[in-house]
Amino acid sequence: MAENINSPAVENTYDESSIQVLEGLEAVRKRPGMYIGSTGERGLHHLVYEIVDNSIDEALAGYCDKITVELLDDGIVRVTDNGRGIPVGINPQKGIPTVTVVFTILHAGGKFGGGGYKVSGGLHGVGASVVNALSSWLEVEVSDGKNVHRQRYEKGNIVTELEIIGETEETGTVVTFKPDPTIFTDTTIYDFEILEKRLREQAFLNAGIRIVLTDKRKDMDGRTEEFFYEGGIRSYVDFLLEKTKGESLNKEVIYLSTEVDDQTAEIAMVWSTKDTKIMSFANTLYTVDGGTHEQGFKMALSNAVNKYAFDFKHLKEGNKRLKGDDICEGLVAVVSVKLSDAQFESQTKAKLGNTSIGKVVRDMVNDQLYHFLEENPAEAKKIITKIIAYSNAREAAQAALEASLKKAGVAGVKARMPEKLSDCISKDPTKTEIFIVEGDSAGGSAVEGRNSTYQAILPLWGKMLNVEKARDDKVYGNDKLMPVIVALGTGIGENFDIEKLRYDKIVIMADADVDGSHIRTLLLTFFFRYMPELIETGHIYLAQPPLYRVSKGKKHYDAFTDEQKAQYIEELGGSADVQRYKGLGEMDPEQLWETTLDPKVRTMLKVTMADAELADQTFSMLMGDEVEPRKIFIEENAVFATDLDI
Ligand code: 1YM
Repeated sequence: MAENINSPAVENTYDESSIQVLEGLEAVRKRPGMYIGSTGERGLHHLVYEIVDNSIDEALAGYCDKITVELLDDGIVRVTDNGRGIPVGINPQKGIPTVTVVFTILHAGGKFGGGGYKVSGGLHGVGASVVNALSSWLEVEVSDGKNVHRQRYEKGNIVTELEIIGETEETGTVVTFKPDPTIFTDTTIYDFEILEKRLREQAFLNAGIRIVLTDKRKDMDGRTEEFFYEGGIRSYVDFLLEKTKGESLNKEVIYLSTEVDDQTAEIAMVWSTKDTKIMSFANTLYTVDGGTHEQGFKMALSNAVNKYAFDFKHLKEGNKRLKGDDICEGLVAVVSVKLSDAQFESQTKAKLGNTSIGKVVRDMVNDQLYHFLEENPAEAKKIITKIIAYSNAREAAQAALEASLKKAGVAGVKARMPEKLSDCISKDPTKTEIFIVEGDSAGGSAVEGRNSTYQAILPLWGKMLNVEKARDDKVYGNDKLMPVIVALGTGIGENFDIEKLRYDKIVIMADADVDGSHIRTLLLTFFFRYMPELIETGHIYLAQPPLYRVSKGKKHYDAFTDEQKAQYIEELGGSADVQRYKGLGEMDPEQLWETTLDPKVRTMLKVTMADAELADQTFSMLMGDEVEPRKIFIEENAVFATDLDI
C-alpha cells in the first residue's frame, strides 16, 4: 500500500531542487576529505558518528532515550532511535519532504528544521547528507506514530520517493547505509573497538542516554555492548581510574557544574595514585589539544588549591605557591563544556578557542572547588600533603639533573657533547639531522654512510630505561638517556627550551623487530613525557629501513612492506631475486645511505600529536604491569606514526 505523497505542484519544484541536490552532493563525492576529514578508517567510522549524532541531539532535546548501532554483513550499518522521527511533511522552502532535505541537501549544519542549536559534535557538523553522498545506498525509515515512511538513495541520489510502507504506533528513525567502497578505498570494514570507544564516550558525556552496539556480522556471535551511565562524566572518571588501576585519594568523585547563558560546563575529578589523565570535550568532541576550557580549568585549579592552602595554613606566609604541574600530578579529570558557537582553532577540532567559556570554567572552579575543600578538610589535607610531597621530589630531581648537566658541560657556552656522538659539521639547527641508532655496529655503518655535513649519529646500546615505571630522578640521572638530552641541547621538563634544539630532525633508527620496537617505544615514551614539544612541533621521526631488496639484472627496488615486495616481484617478472635485509647492523655503509639516510630516497614517518591519546595509552600499556597486552603489542610490532614524509 505504497502511497506517493507528492502532489503534482510539488513535483515541479522537486525537479529544480534535485538539480541543486546533485550539485551539492557531487561536491562531497569529489572531495570527501573536506567533509569527513579522511577517506581512511577514521572517515569510515565518522559516517556512523554523524548519523548517531542526530539521534543524540534528539535525546538531548528530551525525545529519545535509546540508540542502537548494528554492524551488518557487507559493511552495512544500521542506526535506530526512538525519537520523534525526522519530519516527513513537506518543507515549505524546498517543497519536498523535510527528511528528503535532510538527506539530500548539503547544509552548514542544523540550521533548518525545528530550530534550536545542535550540541553533539560531528567532526564538521554536516551530517546526514554527507553520509548519504558517500554511501553506495542509504535507506531511511521514519515512524511517526501512524505510518512507517521509507526512502532509498544511491550515492546520494533519490531512487524511491518517500513512501508509506506500513502502520505503526511507535515513533523513531532508522537509517541503514553501506559506505561506498569506491570512496573508502583503504577499508570498508568497521572496527568494533573503535566504535565502542566513541559510543561509550558519548554515553558518558550525555548522561542517561542508552546506546547499544551489536556486531551482527558473520562469525561475530552477535557481540553486544551497552552503554548507559546515569552518573555521566562522574562515571567516566571512575572508568578511567579503574582502567589505570589507580586508587582515588577522594572519597567520591568531585563534581562541579554550572550554566551561564547558553553555555554549560561540568567537571568531574579525583586525585589518583597512578597516572595523570585530563580529558576535555567541547560539545562532546574530544579536544586533544585542549583549549580555553582546559586552560581555564588548570588555571583556576591552581588558584583554588593555593588559596585554600594559604587560607587554612597548610602553607605559611612566605612559602612558595604550589605549582600547577605539581597540583595536576595524578589528577584524573573530565572537563566537558557545551556551547552554541564553538570555535575550534584547528581543522581537526582539536583545540577550543572560545574565550568566554574559559571564564565560565574559571569562575566555576574558583568558587566550587574552594568550597569543596572547605567542606571536606580531611580530604583537602590529604590532597595538599600529596602535592607538597610530589613537589619536593620533583625539585630534588630537578636539582640532580641540573647538577649532572653542569657536569656534562651543557650549562657552559660550549657544551661538551657526549663521547658517542658523531656530530655533523653544520651547526645550522634548521638543516641538521640527528639519527639515534640502535646498537654500536649499526652506529658504525651509519657514521660511515651518512652525509657528515648535516647528519649526526648517536648510537645507543643496551636496554633502555623503562620510563613509565621509573621515577623522575632516575630518568634524570640515567646514563642511557643523558647523551640524548645533552646532544639535543634543549634541556628537559620545566627547563626545556626548544630554541636551544641543535637539530631540525630527530630520527629514531631501529630495526623492524621486537628489540627495535621496544627501543622505539621507550624513546618515544621519553620524548612524550619529558619533551612533548618536540613531537608537537614535528621534530621527531622514525626511520624506515627497507625489509627486502628485489632485484633482477641491474634493476633493483627496496620494499618496505610485504605488499611492496609482491608488487616489485610482479613488475620485474617472477624470476626476480629477493634479499631480506637482516637488520641495520648488517647493512654496509653504502646500503644504509641508499636505503635509509639519503633524503632523496628514504622513507620516514613523522610522529604526530594527533595520535597522542593513543600513544599515551600504548605507552602505559607497554610499560605497565600487565604482561599479555604488552606481548601482543610487541609481537605485532606496531608504531604510532601516521604521516609519511618521503
Ligand atoms: C538514526 C538517525 O536522525 N533522528 C532524528 C533526527 C531528527 C529528529 C528526530 C527531529 C528533529 C527535530 C524535530 C528538530 C532531525 N530532524 C531534522 C530536521 N536518527 C535521526 N530524530 N523533529 C524531529 O530538530 O526540531 C534534522 S535531524 F531538520 F528535519 F528537523
